[in-house]
Amino acid sequence: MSVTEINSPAATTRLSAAFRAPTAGSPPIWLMRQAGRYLPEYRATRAEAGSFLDLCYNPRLAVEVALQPLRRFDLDAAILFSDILVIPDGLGQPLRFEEGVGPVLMRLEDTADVARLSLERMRAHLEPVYETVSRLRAELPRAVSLIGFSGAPWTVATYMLEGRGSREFHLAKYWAYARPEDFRVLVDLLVEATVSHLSAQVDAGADVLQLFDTWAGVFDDRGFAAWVEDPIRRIVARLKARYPQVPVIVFARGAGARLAGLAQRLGADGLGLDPTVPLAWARETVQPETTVQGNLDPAILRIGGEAMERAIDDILAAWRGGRFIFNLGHGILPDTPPQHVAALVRRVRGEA
Ligand code: 1CP
Repeated sequence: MSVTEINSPAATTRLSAAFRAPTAGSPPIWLMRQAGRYLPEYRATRAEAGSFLDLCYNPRLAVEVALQPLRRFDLDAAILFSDILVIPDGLGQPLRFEEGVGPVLMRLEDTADVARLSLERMRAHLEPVYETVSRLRAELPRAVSLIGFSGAPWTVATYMLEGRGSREFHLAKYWAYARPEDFRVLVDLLVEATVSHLSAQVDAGADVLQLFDTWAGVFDDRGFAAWVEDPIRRIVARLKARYPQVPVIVFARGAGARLAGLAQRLGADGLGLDPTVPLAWARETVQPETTVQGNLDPAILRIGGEAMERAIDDILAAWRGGRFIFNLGHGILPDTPPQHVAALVRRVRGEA
């Protein structure tokens, strides 16, 4: 082991070990959206901050909410408390979160709107986020990983082009299929922004990275190759050149059969699997190639009880013995009882 490996927290965590070799015994566990509204203490801190974005840009309070789930549950990682949409906000496309609606942005209409965005502005605007990462790293025990993250270009672009969350993605798909030259200008900017954002998080102390491509599942072959795989592959290559020791997990929700061979095509160290991915297929096809992460249905976590125990045991039985990180297949739902999360962690640890 080299000196840099010994000094890096990544060398010492259960989570980082899962990228190198099959985990003996129970797998490491963390949960997407493990900080958030299902915790009463989150709601209190959020009220103190004012708005959700004020919380994201307040290092003291963002550190607090990121640590809250670790005080309650025996988790192997903290994840930076932020949002994928701080990138457009930082680039100069103002963002607000409306109660009951979600994110709202002034949507981009042409490449002149793209040209007004600025990477320099983003780097300065996101300083509080990097401050949050370094304070978090200082607070966390060395055995606990700190996950930095970013949205992948396609998913972030959908919000920038639609102006809000979407179901059909008519505008974003129009850019992708009918205006590919214009769309490439935006995606290229987002590749640069993502590399910059993730690099700054590693420099501040993040030891594992995850890219969220929540809306990756809406494309045909050509669209998926051009607007999901190509930008992510470029981002991962740039990160690997600078930080070869930092594992990168890609969560391409809805990728389905395209998960086969995907880790190699992207250069990724792990793939997040959504709840619809068949366990046996993933064991035979995906797990030999990479670390699998997932994939309990958040709706089943919310239900709890025997249905949850069965679903957890199915995942453990299928993936134990290979490279494996236990997680949900998507983020925790806001009305999830915290005691269900406690029961989940105990069961994965083999304690219940
Ligand atoms: O307090 C509140 O009311 C805000 C709710 C909230 C929270 C807690 C939002 C608004 N974002 C977050 C935090 C967040 N978002 C984290 C960090 C915390 C953690 O994991 O513990 C992360 C990693 C995200 C990532 C994120 N934001 C994604 C990708 C992952 C996913 O769940 O699919 C996406 C798509 C967003 C956009 C977003 N932010 C918030 C909302 C309501 C949405 C979704 C809007 C939509 O459905 O289109």
